[in-house]
Amino acid sequence: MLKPSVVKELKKIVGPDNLYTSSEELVVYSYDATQREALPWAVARPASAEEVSKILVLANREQFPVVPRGAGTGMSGGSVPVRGGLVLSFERMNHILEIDEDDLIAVVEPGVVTGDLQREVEARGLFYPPDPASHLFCTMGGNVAECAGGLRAVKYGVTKDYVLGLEVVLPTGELIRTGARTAKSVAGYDLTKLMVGSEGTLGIATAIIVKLLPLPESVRTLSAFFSTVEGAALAASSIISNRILPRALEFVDRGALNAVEQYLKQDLSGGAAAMLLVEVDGPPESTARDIKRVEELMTRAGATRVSRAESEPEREQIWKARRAISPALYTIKPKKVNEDIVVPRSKIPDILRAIGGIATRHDLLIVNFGHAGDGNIHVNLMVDRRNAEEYEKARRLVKEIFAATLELGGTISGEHGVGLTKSEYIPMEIGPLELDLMKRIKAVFDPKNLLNPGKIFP
Ligand code: 2HG
Ligand code: ZN
Repeated sequence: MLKPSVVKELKKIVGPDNLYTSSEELVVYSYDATQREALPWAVARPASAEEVSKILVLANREQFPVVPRGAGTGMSGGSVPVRGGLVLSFERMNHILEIDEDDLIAVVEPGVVTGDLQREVEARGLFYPPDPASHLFCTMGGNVAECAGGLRAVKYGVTKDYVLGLEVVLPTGELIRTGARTAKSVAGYDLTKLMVGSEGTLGIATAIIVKLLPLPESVRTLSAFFSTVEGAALAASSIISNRILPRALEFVDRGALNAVEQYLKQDLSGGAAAMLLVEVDGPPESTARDIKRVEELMTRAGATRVSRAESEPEREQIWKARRAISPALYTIKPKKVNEDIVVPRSKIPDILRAIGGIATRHDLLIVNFGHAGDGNIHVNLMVDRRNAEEYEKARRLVKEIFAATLELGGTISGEHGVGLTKSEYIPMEIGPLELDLMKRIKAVFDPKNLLNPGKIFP
């Protein structure tokens, strides 16, 4: 609990209207997309880096935990205040500070919704490629904290590939600036890269400088349907091995199709076992050639149907359906234990086979979809938490799936982060020396362990 005198000081920093303490208000900030919950002691909505800094100075003096939060769309519990304390919500720091069309950069506050930045830059013929499925809700601060990936990572990379520099409030309250506004900088250690993906454990980004690209001139999209998962997985590999780099290459299995078709009340697949979504971009002559080649490759790989999006509304409809998979899965079961494993692209057929075997052997519904082009599969173990046996089984199977992933040379998290949900498994991938080094880095930044405590490390 926060002492009344601390609440008073916090109110002075952010203004009385921006400090919440009633249980109705606290509940709103107690969970994220993992459905894990813990009530904070209070919620502050700062409006500037200076206010964030003052709050951290106070937290140091009074020793209370601080948990930064964007839109709460995280999938590993990073913004859940498991040790209580103060949630810092960035909903008021939601301004695009600058779009520089000559230097191709944008500077944003952490509460800017990613989709809003995309829209603003696209209106100027520019492009911010990182594209998490939740782009209409998630915020840039959360994207930086988790190093969000998304649908276009196969060609354009992930958040860390676009962050040039940061303004960060350290857990001590000190304000630092990392990186530069330039295309290159090798002056000193790369603190920007260290911060991106540190899951709110090292500092709080209060301004973010990102790199922009020219908006691709044209985009072409197709969906291809397969009668086996294996067929779809092999077809996905054939695109890359034929030297085509699409900007999106997504895989969706039957379970995920069922869920989304029910959710949107729309038949997308005609009962196919799996679907691939492929999108290419570039000058019109190159996208026309590439989409034709992809179409041929899909047919050659045994697609039962290949369908091109012929108009922008048709294209939007395809992506709307893809982005709706995650929420749609809740129509099958009340809880999904969802993972974001990555294997080398060529090993996708192997990992899907291994997961299929685990699901059959243990009689549990496992739905798979995701960014096939990145080797990143969202493995969703569908459970009802009220059935303790089923939930326990799912947790055991996660371990088996991680073991199979690591065996194939993969990683247990490609884009959702470790947070609370994967911290117990992190030693499966990261050795004791490396883990100890990470803990020591955390201790240098945050000697009193105030910032996002209880996350990442087992
Ligand atoms: C996506 O790609 C998200 O849609 C969510 O990363 C994945 O719910 C999931 O498993
Ligand atoms: Zn994803």
